[in-house]
Amino acid sequence: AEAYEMILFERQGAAGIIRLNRPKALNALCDAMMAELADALARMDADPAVAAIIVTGSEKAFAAGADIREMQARRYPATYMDDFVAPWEAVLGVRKPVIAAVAGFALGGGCEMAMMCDIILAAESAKFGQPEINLGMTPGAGGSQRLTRAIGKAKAMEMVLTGRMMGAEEAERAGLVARVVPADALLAEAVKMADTIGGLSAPAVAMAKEAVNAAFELPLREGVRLERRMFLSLFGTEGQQEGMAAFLEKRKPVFRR
Ligand code: CO8
Repeated sequence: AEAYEMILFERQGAAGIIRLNRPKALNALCDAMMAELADALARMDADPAVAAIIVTGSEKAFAAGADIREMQARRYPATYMDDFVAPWEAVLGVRKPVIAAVAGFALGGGCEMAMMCDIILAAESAKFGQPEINLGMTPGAGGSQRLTRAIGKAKAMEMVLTGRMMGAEEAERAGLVARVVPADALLAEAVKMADTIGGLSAPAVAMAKEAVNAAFELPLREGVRLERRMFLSLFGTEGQQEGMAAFLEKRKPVFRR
């Protein structure tokens, strides 16, 4: 773990915390950082002590986008042949819940990275935007799709076409973030969320994440079918027995991890 140069990696309670750590470049997401992030995500996904993963940045920036210095020299069709965006999608393969704890700038690829996570928790200082248009580009890691699904065409189109940033309050109203918290409470709130998840039945958590994510991929009928199969299969878990018994016995459930 200590071999990483651009991220910090620690555990707190049931949370595996990954901190993007290139402060001088406002956590611009370069290839080396994305490789480290993918590695850390896979390790935490495999670590039985981790119930949920938190991806966070600094007070000033979650991430100010893909590294423009690195991208500047790229040319087509080499870009197509190496598809340097593909490693960014590592976070989509994580089975445990991933919480983006966002303070400061979440721009371009930084906003896209946050939207690939399962839950966005925002500090009051958070600023979201897709400013690629100012570089003669469009979003390239899902921004045009995920932002539109999250906040609707009206605001997404304005943001993608003009590069306007959205503050935390507006982002919450628009449905981009789950909750806004004071900046100094951001990490503690994210850890609390991870600990809450850590106290639940792991198969139920994994299936709940898969079911909600399926809502973005499947037609309603198929999504409901998937949910039904998951719901019915959870009757085969210890978690269901413990959760229902505890309710009826008026005690707190104790789920084994
Ligand atoms: N890439 C590289 N360096 C960056 C980036 C970036 N995205 N953002 C900031 N930096 C660097 C600056 O160059 C500066 O470095 P230096 O001190 O060496 O000059 C340092 O970080 C501090 O930045 P500023 O001096 O600009 O700080 P300010 O507080 O004045 O401004 C801003 C902060 C508004 C965030 C400003 O830095 C900015 O506009 N940054 C660029 C934002 C942007 O355009 N992001 C989108 C990038 S494109 C993208 O993300 C496409 C993703 C598609 C998927 C890609 C897959 C690989």
